[in-house]
Amino acid sequence: MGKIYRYRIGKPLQTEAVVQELPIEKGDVLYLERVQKLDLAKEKADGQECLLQRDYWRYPLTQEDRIYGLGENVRGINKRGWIYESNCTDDPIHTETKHSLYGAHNFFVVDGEKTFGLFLDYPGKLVFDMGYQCMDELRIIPKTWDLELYLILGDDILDIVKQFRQLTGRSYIPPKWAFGFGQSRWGYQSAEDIRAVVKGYRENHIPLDSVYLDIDYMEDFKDFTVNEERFPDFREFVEEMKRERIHLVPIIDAGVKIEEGYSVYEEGVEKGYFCKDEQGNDFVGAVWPGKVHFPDMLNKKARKWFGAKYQFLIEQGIEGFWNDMNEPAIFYSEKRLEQVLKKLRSIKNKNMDMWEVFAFKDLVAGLANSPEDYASFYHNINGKQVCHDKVHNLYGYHMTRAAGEAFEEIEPDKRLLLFSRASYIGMHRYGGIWMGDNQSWWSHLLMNLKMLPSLNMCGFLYTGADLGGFGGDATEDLLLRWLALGIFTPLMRNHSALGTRVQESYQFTQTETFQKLINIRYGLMPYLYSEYMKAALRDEMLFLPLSFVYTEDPHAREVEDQLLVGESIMIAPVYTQNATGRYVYLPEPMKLVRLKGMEEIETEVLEQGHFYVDIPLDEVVFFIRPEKIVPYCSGGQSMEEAEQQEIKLLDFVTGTAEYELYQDDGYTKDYQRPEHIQIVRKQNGKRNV
Ligand code: MIG
Repeated sequence: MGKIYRYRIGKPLQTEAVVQELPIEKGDVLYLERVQKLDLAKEKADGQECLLQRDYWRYPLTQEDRIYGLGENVRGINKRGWIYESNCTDDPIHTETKHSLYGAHNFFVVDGEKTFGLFLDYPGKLVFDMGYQCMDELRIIPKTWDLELYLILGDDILDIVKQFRQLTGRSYIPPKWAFGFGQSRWGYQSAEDIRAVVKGYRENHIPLDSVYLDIDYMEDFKDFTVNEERFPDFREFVEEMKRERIHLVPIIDAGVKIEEGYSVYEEGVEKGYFCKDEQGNDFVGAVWPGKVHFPDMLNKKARKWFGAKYQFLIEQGIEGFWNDMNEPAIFYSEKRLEQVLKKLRSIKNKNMDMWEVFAFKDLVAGLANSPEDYASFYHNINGKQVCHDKVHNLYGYHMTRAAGEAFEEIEPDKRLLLFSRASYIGMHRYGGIWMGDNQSWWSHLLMNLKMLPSLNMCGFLYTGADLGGFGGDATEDLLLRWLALGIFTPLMRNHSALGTRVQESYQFTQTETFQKLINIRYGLMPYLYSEYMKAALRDEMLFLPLSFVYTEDPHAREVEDQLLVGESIMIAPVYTQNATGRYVYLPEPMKLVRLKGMEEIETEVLEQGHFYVDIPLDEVVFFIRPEKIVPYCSGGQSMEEAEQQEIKLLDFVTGTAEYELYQDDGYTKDYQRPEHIQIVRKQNGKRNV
């Protein structure tokens, strides 16, 4: 039997992460021991500011304890053995040495001698030491002791996750076209550039449903404007694209450009909707447009005001958005830039020693996203001034909430696409996230895979990474392998940074292979969409680590490079360069499905055990679990086209099996009931191959 214990410590700020109002427990927190004094002499702070704190919660780890969760972060599916920090950060170098990425997802499950979930509802900096200082100790170190803590007990991990998800509310459901393939690149400048992308896809018969508009569609990077020279008659252009079955998805940045005559700026100033500095003036930071103010997304009225602005683009036919730079990222603040310039001037003609050289370099590098800046501006939360650093992790959440709540009013019956870079738990009700500025590295393909179940645990179902990698130069094989994973992720988007090698699918030599692989996504849509809908509507996960299902299998428990996708499929993507296949562990007999395209499917039954499986660059391989069904179709150039295809079944059924298929219009919120498909086979207990 499950139970959620809710504890309140100090005077927590309301984050609105949870949707259920539970009674507050009186006694001490179960399982956790509050340690009042950290012996600083013995333990090095190691650059972790919060480790200098006096007290922390402690949980002794046994050898078999595993830790899962923490949403968007570096390292393994099993999070044990590293120190993580909840601190939404715009850091484009996602290496193992980092402690946080763009999201703050304070939920994890300890699985072992005791199995329980913990959610720390705390919007400030929070350190999770998962056996870093001490290999056999878990420590939780909040910056201040004002927080709510939820301890969740249940039958198993899946039950605990489900309870957590019910506590925090149903996950966002995008329109169906948003499951189609999307092309993006920072650097598309004009309608002509976008037309060329669409042409590249359509001429090569590579399916495509959306093209993303990065910052250059705007007029001087001003939110809710369109550059009229480069996008003349935007409304008509949006329609033209729709006729091609392409949805345009513009980016919205958090910072609002300071410019006389720009209505969003002027209104925000007049109504007092921007974050303030210590003196009560509108705080000035700099991002893409140069100097900006940050809308106070935590102020209800400001949020409503900002959200309503999306209408400007919706009116012109836009049906989807991505919210960026909402950690919020700050290149520099006016005030600190002054200080730094002053220091730099004082160095002039000086013979710097080594330490001074280092300090000199840090001066400029440290201008961006500085904790000092975050500590120097304020929100107005229900009339109370709250310093930004206390609620830092809520900013992206509430920006996306602003849009989500506005959409409810502007288009109450329609699903709009919405995803964000920064996030906090609770935001999953309003939109998805993409995994931010990864690199064209093979290791990031694997990291993408590992992050999926952790994100799902935290409610983020609509997610995916920049396929091919954002920074750095992609190679053709990296992109192909990454697409083979991306076929299964709800957000399937190729995106790359300005100045990197072009990586649209048609830019490489094997265009037919791209066509085949991306079409497989469309071919598997009947299954993938159904599984997404079930996961969202039932508060379940779409991507599962093997250890969540094959709980008694010691091999399955340690698998970090295979996942279950929904109820029927296991995937084992290739993530090393020049590999022609890989080792796969089957925790039970499964049917291997080899897709050489949607019309050429080979299958083979394998017993439980370890196998080397050949996986050429131009094939997609997955595995069907016993007594399971996978509905599919032949694909199409767009979601709409694929929708019209006849549904066929792949299966590994020997007796009787049933599958719940979701089919709806994909645009309205009328989610319908699933249709039940049944396969009945009598084969004297033998599996039909
Ligand atoms: O500082 O808009 O993560 O996807 O292409 C870079 C330009 C700002 C960061 C986003 C990335 C986007 C880029 N943005």
